[in-house]
Amino acid sequence: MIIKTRKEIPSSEITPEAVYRDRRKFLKSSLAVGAGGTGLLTSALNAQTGDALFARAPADINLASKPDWLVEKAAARTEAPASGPFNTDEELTPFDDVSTYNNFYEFGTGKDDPARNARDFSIEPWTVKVEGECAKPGSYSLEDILKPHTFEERVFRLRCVEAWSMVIPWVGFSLGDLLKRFEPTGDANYVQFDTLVDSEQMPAQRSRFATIDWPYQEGLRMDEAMHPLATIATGLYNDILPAQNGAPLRLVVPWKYGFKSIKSIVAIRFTKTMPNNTWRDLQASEYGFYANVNPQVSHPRWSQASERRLPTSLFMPRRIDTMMFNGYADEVASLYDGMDLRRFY
Ligand SMILES: Nc1nc2c(c(=O)[nH]1)N[C@H]1C(S)=C(S)[C@@H](COP(=O)(O)O)O[C@H]1N2
Ligand SMILES: [Mo]
Repeated sequence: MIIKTRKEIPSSEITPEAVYRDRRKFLKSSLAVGAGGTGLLTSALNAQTGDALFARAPADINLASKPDWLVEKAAARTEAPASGPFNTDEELTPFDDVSTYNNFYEFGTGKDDPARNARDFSIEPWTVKVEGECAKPGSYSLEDILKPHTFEERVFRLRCVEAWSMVIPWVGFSLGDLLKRFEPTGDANYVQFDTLVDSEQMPAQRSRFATIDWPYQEGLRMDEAMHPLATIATGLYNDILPAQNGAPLRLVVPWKYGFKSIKSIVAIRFTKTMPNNTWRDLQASEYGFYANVNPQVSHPRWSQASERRLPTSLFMPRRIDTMMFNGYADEVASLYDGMDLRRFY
């Protein structure tokens, strides 16, 4: 095998995670120098690698077009503290797996359908409607929604209810910081989210065989939504979100099964009573509202005690134990004090 030096690799072959690793190394080395010396070193390194770091073709991430301001915001992200729940030393799932093994039923039910069918997905323009129990309802542009927030890199485990998992470096910020801006009233006990309905762009929404009653919906109790770990993700690895991962903004609730992490959000609704969520609507005996990751409570058709950590193969099954609240128990267990988690699954 010929090992190419960096110079010989055409930029189209530089994978997002190679670029990502370079940036991490770069950030670490510039930090290590200490306050006095960073300026010089930073500019020297920037001159060397800066252009290659963030330049990627739109096709790489499956979108019709990418808003420049959003790309810049993703590139300018800060890093979450290395220790604590916003980071992990676990090996990252490669970009190729994160962006080709997806659940996004609007684009088809096969794991590779979203990457294929979302290729020309358009996020310009994008509007989010804010409704219900709050002082500032209205129609907000994507810029209105995202501009005031500083983006941070947060590395979380994502555990699907189907018993596979990934480790993903997201770009985003705490959902609670967004929700506060709409001034929820005292009657806002829950918040619900809708995904886009657009059958022109989302082929499964025009299928006669679709079982889901679109839009895909999810919800959280207000105290869950205000927990700092509940994240609005706007990107992953070095860039904005690929369409198949829920561009331009999606939820990431790391202590809950993946189906709670609703993609491509167009509505946020504050409600008094527990709102609908799609998988509970489809099969309430198997999927609940809370959907906290819990190795002790089996799905009616399979155990939740362990999971496949992607990427896996016949020779590398990578089966690991599932952790209570997906490993975030120290942070979130108190939200459920006194609740019977077998009953409220
Ligand atoms: N709108 C919408 N959001 C969705 C889904 C979906 O089908 N439609 N699938 C969910 C499920 S089951 C999982 S596991 C995660 C997968 O996220 P990923 O493809 O970015 O890994 O998205 C969740 N969000
Ligand atoms: Mo899932």
